[in-house]
Amino acid sequence: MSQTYVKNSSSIHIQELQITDQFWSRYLEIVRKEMIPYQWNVLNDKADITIVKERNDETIPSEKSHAIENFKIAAGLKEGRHYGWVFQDSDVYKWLEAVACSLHHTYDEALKELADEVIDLLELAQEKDGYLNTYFSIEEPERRFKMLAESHELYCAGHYIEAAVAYYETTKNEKALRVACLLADCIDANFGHESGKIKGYDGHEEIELALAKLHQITGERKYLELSKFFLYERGTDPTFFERQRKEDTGKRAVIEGMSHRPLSYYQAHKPILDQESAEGHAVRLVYLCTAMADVAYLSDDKEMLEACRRLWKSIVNKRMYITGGIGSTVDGEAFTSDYDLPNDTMYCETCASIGLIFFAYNMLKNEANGSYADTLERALYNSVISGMALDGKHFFYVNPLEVKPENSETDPGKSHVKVTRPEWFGCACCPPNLARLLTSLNKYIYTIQDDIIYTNLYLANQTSVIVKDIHINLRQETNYPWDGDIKFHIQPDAPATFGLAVRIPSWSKTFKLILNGVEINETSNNGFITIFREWQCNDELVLSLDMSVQEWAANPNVRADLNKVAIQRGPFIYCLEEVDNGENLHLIRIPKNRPFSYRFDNTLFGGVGIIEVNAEKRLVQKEWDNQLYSMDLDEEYEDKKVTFIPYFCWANRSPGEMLVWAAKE
Ligand code: FUB
Ligand code: ZN
Repeated sequence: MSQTYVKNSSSIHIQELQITDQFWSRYLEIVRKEMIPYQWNVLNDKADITIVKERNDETIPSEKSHAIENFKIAAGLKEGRHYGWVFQDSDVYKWLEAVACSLHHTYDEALKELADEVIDLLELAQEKDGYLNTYFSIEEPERRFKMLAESHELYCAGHYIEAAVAYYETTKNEKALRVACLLADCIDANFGHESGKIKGYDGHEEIELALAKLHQITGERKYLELSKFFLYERGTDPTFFERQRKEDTGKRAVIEGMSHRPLSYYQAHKPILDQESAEGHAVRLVYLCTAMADVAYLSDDKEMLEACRRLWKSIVNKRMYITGGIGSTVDGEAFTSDYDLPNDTMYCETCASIGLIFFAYNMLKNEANGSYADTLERALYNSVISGMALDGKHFFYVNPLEVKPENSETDPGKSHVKVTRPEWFGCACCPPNLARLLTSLNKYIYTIQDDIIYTNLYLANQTSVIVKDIHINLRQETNYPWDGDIKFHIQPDAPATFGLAVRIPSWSKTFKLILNGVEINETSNNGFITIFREWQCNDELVLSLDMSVQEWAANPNVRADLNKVAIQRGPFIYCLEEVDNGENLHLIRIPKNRPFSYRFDNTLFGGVGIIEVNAEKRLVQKEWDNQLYSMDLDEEYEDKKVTFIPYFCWANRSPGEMLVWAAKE
């Protein structure tokens, strides 16, 4: 059960929401029963696992997590040194947020007690002035806030604040919130325009979005102002990081190999209102945009909103993979240039797609636009959940659209492109991020604008809505994402007037809407159809979406995808795997006008829809043996029936090739 985020006194409030959906309940159970306990063991170094470097790089720590141990040392309960990334604390905070959100769905006293103990530990590790960061408290207290380009101090603080807000929402644990406010007050005391304060910001955005949340829960204006300070300060002084580096007295870098990064890596190359395109580290960019969109919403900042729209368009119109993955290069885990979307060297970090969901959702709070909800759904059903195996104990950091195992093994430029999901990473940002995203899914289903409830996501759920003091039960009944029929049950205690808006996804070529048995003809506006009326007890609205299999082409400027198609059904992008189709997937070609057949396979991955088509495979004749090039341009093909599976399920069987974009005749 949870509350939906509402800015002010709209006459509509969503009170509570319970997910009853088959597809997503399974994930919620995986997180609760497997991921949360497993991750707790990992954070305590008690899991018997192999921790993998996210890419070949000697400087990456990968022996153990040590995250809880770091807190025990900082709290004075143990002796020892800090181990792990400088931002290792954030793994614990994301885990804590996942626990908070999971308790919303299923209350678990033992889990709550464990989380309470973690908060006690964090309180002990917190310094008297509110500062909280195990690396700097243990190793380099004199360097506090002095190397912000690399230090991640405010990034970690932001993750704690987010966790505390979520935990307070669920449990009303005052201590969690008190620690968060003390931490935010410490930051407030150290940063700002006033003389003696630091006029700067963290190299990794996160604090900005967290302060906006803290403002929401506490009602304290100063946290919103501090968030705005960080946002508007960013990029105004191109010498800030450089000056800090020059003045730094530390003997070694806080993070090796970061000093050469351009300011655009941190989105600090220009003031945020002047940034026209999505640049730099992808997670940083979407966390920045998430904060900008929330602050724009909370303070009716039109210029900020316009800047968000520009960055949104840059991402989704020119720099995003069809799976909702973002970040085209491993170098800086970053965006590159428009239409540069290589499928086999890309980054597409799981966290980046999660951040894209945060950004999309905060944009939806500002304005109902199908592009935000479509993208939210695209990322969720594809690049996000592909980040985990269905056992909840194996994860992808990067989510490729094409792999050939041999290339990942032999090409150092592809060392980040794993062909199976490792148990954990030296940099473990993604696994707990997945846990908190999945458990907070309830927040993304609806948004409210004036007197209209917008449905962003289709999944079986029931919620309770208050419209002008009238209580209404609102229920979605559906077998989405496999079926396109969604039945809304609207049950007010007394007739109530409001709008219910349903999203028409861009992939649904046609649709049908039936209200109480009568078809209604409405056209969609910005991706939504709004039915504004006086709703009566037991009203029923049925939306039927077009679930036929679709072939998608990419903009011709995307060189990697020219003359190729991606297959989609409903929200899922599909892919070919070697285990179903044999090796050399690049030789498969989808002929024109071939019908695709869809069937639900109960035996695969606990039940998924698969797509088959009579395709062709290019023959590689004997003449090609020992010959790399030829002037003979003739091509021969043989018939080949191929099977596509939803992209999110790839790499759950034997390791092998995978391909999203298939050649098209
Ligand atoms: O820097 C903190 C996190 O680690 C980033 O968000 C991820 O991309 C990973 O680099
Ligand atoms: Zn990550």
